[in-house]
Amino acid sequence: MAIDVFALGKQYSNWGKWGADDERGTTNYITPEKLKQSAATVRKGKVFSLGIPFDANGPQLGPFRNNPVHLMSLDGGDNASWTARGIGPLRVCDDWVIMPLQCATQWDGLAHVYYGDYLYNGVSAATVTSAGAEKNSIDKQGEGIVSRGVLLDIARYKGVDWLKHGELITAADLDGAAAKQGVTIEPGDVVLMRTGWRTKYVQDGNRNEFMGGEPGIGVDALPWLYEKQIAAFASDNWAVEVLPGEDAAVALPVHCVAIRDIGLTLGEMFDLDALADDCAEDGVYEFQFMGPVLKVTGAVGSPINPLALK
Ligand code: UVW
Repeated sequence: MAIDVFALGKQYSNWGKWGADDERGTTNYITPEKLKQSAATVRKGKVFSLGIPFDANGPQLGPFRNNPVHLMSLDGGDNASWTARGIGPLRVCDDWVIMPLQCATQWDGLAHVYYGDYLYNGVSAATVTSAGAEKNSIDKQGEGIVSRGVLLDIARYKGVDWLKHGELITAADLDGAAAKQGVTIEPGDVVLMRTGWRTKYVQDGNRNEFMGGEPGIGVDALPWLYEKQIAAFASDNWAVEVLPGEDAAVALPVHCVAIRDIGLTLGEMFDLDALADDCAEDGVYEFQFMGPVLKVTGAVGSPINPLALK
């Protein structure tokens, strides 16, 4: 299939919708009413951490992206020598983490991907320099991302533990899963799509297979992402979209149009298994979703530990 991201981008564009200076895109769909509605979905007092551990066992293969490196800058050994400093009983442990912001559970911000020299809302690509992104950076999402969350468990919908490498999830699948689960997608929702790809990685620990391709959505889902007016879309795989892609000559077309034209923040490598089990048990697929970004000035993405509150 030949994919023309320029044509798709024109068709599914939110440029100008929230003003010429907007840098937040679809998170603008989260209104005060929406926020209140999301709080009302917390009924049984249960919280799910949707972040994968930030440690050396992550899925990254390097050298482009590595797993987090955690270092202690003050530990018990240092503290022993502090005894001589005469500061009383206080002891301190400090640490550092060195990691790509895109190596584990993360948001892809609106300056993460572009094409044709322009970022979301017509911002020149020249505004992204070694100093960071001047516009559309992830810190501009500092008040979010909190809203009603909806899980679409595509793996359960299809009756499998996980979908296969290269398996396409269509807009009809997204609608089919929602209908089967008895949930409707509403404007301002954060939609979480479970493919089972993370489940597979947890079971077999095979980084090469996890990173070497994945089940995911394709360009057929772009109108769905656009017309549903969702605030953000996240998945348990590493790139949201199907890999290998539908056109070998066009890398990551969903990223291109979703981020640059729709202005949609994408979430990747979410751990959705415990939440999915709970939703299957009680039949409730809506919850309050909380995924605040780290306000790293000028960053194009953010590591997160998103929460689902039921
Ligand atoms: C790219 O960085 C291109 O992909 P991802 O957002 O999936 O990490």
